[in-house]
Amino acid sequence: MRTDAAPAIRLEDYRPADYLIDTVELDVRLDPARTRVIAELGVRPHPAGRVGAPLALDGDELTLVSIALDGLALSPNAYEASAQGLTLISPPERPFRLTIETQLDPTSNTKLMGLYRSSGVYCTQCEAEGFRRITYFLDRPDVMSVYTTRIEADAGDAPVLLGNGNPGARGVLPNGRHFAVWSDPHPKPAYLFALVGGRLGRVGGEFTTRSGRRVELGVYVEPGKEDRAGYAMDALIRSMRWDEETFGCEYDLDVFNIVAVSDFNMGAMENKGLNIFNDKYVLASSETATDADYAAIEAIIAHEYFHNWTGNRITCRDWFQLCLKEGLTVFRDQEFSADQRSRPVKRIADVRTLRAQQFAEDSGPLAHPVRPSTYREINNFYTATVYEKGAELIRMLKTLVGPEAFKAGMDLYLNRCDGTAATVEDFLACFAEASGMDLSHFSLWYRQSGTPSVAVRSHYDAQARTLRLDFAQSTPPTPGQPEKSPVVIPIRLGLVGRGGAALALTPADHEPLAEGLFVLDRTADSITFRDVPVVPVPSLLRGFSAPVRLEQELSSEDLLTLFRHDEDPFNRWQAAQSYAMRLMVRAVEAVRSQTTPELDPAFAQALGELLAHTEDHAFAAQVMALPSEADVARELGRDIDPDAILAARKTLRAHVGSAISEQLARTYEALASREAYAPTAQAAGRRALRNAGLDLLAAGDPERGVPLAEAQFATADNMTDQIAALGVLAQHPGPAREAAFQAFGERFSSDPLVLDKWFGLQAAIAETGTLDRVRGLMRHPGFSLSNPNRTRALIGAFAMANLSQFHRADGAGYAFLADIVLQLDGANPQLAARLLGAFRTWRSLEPVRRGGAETELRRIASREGLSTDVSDIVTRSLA
Ligand code: B3K
Ligand code: ZN
Repeated sequence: MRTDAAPAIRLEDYRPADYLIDTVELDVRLDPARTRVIAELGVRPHPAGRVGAPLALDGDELTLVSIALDGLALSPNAYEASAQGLTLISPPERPFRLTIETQLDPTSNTKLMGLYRSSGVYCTQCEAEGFRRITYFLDRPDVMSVYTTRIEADAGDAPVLLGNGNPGARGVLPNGRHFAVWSDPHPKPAYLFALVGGRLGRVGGEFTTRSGRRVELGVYVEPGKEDRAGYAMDALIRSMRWDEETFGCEYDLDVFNIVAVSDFNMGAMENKGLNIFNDKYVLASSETATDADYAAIEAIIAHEYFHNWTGNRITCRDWFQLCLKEGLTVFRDQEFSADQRSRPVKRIADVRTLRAQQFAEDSGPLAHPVRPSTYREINNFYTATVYEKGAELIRMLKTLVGPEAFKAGMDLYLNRCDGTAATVEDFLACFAEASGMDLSHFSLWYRQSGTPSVAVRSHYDAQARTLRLDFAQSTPPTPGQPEKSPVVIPIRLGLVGRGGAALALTPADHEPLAEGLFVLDRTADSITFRDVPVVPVPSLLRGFSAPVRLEQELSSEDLLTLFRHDEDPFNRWQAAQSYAMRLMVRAVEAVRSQTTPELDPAFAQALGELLAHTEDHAFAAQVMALPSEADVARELGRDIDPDAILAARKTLRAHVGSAISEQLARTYEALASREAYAPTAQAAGRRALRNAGLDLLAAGDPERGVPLAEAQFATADNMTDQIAALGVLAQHPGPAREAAFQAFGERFSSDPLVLDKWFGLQAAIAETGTLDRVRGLMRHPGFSLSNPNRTRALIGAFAMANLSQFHRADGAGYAFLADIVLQLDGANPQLAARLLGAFRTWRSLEPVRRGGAETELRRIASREGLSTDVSDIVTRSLA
């Protein structure tokens, strides 16, 4: 194992910088291989810094051309420069101007951090530490500066030149070059810097803020794809209005631009006034994008826009505070989508993601607190824990203080911390003040990792007509945290009578429970209700009021009562999932003991009833999507045999699908659309239910379902229905499937984002031939390991969405992924480290697979010269 790992950075070591940089004037002369950057920095000693300290600027793979202080070239013994940093040994103890010239090669920047070219377009990515790849700088979020950027480029190569802030002078230069100046009056950390230069098509729009500022909006895309940018523009305008109405947040510049690029390491980036997006989250048309794509575009456009206040105007003091902007902004985008679409369905979808991503992370070797206290590579902390669990903490905070105090706390935060680089403590102090509550115990959620379990037992006393609920919480140990303390868990609850009536909540010894909220803040606690006339079914954790695992003993009948009658839609869905999960676990046991699973007709019948009566199609579609293989693996927790899970799930789906095949076929018929495609929530819900039903029908009655899928594939007038049909066919081997894949691949051969869906579906086929198929697809002309979207679509889908094949018992899936990680690491370490995350659950596998995974992790770990990104993940995975 390597020992030369990057040093750990610790929250407790934080101290302010010794210098501040108030102004940055950049002159960027774009050139494919020799870009010149002249940075003029207005520097002054930090009042709280060490007097006379050296000025140590960060750098990463930089080439210094020249350096001057107050206009005079610095003598070589006044500084030390390397590719990784520049130190002024004894800078003046007064404000001064530092002029630094660097030279960059954007074309060979394959890490996609700093300044790079994507399909010929110059663009930047600076979060978290990319600005230091452009010029030497105090690249830390608590150093905030006012930026002016002059961008110069060949006018033919880059007719469009965009920067942060408002546009200023522009002009034509000799030799076919031109320039544009952008100035951003709002002080910002370097990670929010951006520029773009390229040949781009534009879709324009405008928005007038509530105080009357007219904002010019632009969405820039690859020329010829302008007709796919309309939905992004629409989502942007809705986001701007919603943020004013809901949080009182108004936009603060004269322009707001979004640029879509095709090579991007993540979803998008909230650079001030110039958001840069992965084109996957901008481009949409009915023929190329699915309903899920539209929903993701809406959510991500909103997310990045919302960062303008929660992230940009109020930024983070240091990277440990990442959740301060990310958790809060995810919460805000979730609320936006809930308001634009169906609130319960959005909640169900979010909880599905939370459990699939964050719970999985929290129970394995990469578990970390929402606010980590140490890191080696910050890029590895843009995780489901920081984002999704971070958002859950905000949701719990709102539940605990109540909506009014939450609003007052947000107003206070947005006012008080505006223009600052803040901490989680600053944030919580606003809510403590607004609510009058002591939030110190609540703040443990930020420091303690792991998913708490809440076990509940209910005791009904028929004579006394009382119901006592005993709660006990515990959190399993996680890396670095062997001992856990109880956290504050808001539990929304209700009691449901056997016939479905909601029963009154009259606590015997507590104050009445406001809004049915019980707060469990110690290891064990109880609550007793009086005047309970019948044995009720407790409906607990309504709306998933806390990110915990609930262990509640409910009979199948109890689950059906909740499924049919609970007034809380989340718990109606949860009851169906719990029921299905119970059947799946039993089926896995049967597979492993080579017995026949007992099939339970009541569950299928309940689904059939739902189909016959539901008006909420999107909700019903969520119910029909039974727990995934990964969900079952998580439920089992250890000794996981993915083949047994696959077999069990197939059996169960076949059983349910065949038991209700009549209703499924009727639903399929009834929900056929006679209208033109529209990406509305309602129409999407219809399609979702129709396609979920088709999938189940094909599982239960292939002779009926598969031909329907073939017909739908051939005639669909929109990508949602077409890809859904192909997804059904993908599970049924044979010539029809291969013909469909062939036709689709040919039809969309020049549309990379659509081809990604095609790669992904094939990579997810749960058959032994899939690894070879994936290898073959890597040679497809549309595939390229240097494009993150392609790599995630094919390799990522194989490793993360194909439980049985990635975890093949012979270890071939692991060896394949390890080879790719090693191959990618030099070119794009962030992408390599992300893929490596597929091993995060390796310790919970059965022994043979566990051994196979460990062998490959050790092989990666032993490689010389690994990036910090990959070595950090592999070291923690093996620890
Ligand atoms: N803030 C960016 C993520 C940056 C990731 C850097 N490795 C996108 C977002 O969360 O809005
Ligand atoms: Zn974000």
